[in-house]
Amino acid sequence: MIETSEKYFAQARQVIAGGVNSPVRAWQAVGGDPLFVSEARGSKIYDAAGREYIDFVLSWGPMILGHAHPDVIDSICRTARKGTSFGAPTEAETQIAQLIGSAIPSMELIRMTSSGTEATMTAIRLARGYTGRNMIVKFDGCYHGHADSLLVQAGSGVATLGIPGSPGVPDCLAELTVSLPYNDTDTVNSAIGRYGSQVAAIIVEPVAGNMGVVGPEDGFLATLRELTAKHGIVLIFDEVITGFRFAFGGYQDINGIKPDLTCLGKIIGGGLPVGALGGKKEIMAALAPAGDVYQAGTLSGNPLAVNAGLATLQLLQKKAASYAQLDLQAQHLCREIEKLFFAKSIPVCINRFHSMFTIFFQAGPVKNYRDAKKSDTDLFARFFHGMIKEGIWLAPSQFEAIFISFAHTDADIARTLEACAAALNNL
Ligand code: KE4
Repeated sequence: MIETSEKYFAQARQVIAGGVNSPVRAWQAVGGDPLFVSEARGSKIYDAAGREYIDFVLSWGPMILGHAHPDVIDSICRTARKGTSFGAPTEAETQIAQLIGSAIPSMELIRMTSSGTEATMTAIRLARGYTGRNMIVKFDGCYHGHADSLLVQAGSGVATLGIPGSPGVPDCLAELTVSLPYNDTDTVNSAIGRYGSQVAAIIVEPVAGNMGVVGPEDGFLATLRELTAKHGIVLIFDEVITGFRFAFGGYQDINGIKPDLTCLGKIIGGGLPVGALGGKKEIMAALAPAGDVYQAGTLSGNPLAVNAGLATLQLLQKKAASYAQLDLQAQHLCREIEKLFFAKSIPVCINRFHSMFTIFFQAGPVKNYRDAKKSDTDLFARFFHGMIKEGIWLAPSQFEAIFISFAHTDADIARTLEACAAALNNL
């Protein structure tokens, strides 16, 4: 089982940078060689040797219906037989834009892209073009894809100019981004007081999933909304993870705070390459070809991704009332996991938001990235491998989210709890 993946990884490293096409898949945060996958169906995923696991990564969020949902696969197959890409508009793109706009009314106009990164990269360029300003405000621990201006970490002092989060990001560009502590309204107030008239956009994950799951404290998002409205700053909600994850719409449709622009990805593509940005008409109208802010993409709005996304969203629309069931399943799982860790006197802080959660290996609370980084990542790594051994596939990093799908059964949850007990006994 493991040998097969080891062999595949050794071969991959000969021809693929780092052996993977996205860094987190290399399991560097947990050690050991990554498992290669052969297929997945429903809540299950199978490694290269055919061993079955209950999957809680769900391709980092998209597979909320479970893997290989027959209606989604049928839609992809029917579409593929009519051709896979035309580089010309199709009616289906209008249909998915209409459906997304009906679910998330703040997205008055939409532009499809092929990834979440393209969506957020375009959103900040659009905000800069629309306002004529250059500065961006983001939050420590929030990840918005790998566009240069967003691969920036907090400067030496709070609310100081950003420093590159990666080699290759020029200092002069990083300095245009300020990264602030998440949930810290005082610091946001002072930063906007200091830079307000230079700031084009504040971009935020309304529920953070990339430092592990960290929800917004009361008043945090409302403060961002007030400050951006007051200073003519574009408020961007990065809902690449949260879009259609908690309800048939965005988190914004639950908490009532409407951004100026929203970025989506993952779920709206049903597992195919996708992203989207959308928002106020007067801002989106600045995008080429109607406006002058340039953005383009050979495969943007691609028939396969759009029809896989349409099939997914249409199924989710029918299940709109069932999201509560997903939440109850996640609530039960988290409550029982907490009991298992408590019985072993291992401190954990489980942050859950509807059907996504993170088990932080610390007593908590975890309200921002500084808190999250206090976690015992070595113990997390040992737990991760213990759960893999028990047939449970978790995200290979303490700072990611665990997702539940509509395909996860009560038996899957019960099996996961048995596995957790066994993994803790061997920790
Ligand atoms: P993509 O370019 O990966 O489609 O989307 C970037 C992105 C934007 N915004 C948020 C809130 C995101 O979470 C992401 C991507 N998420 C990561 C994992 N949390 C994708 C996994 C990976 O990088 O391999």
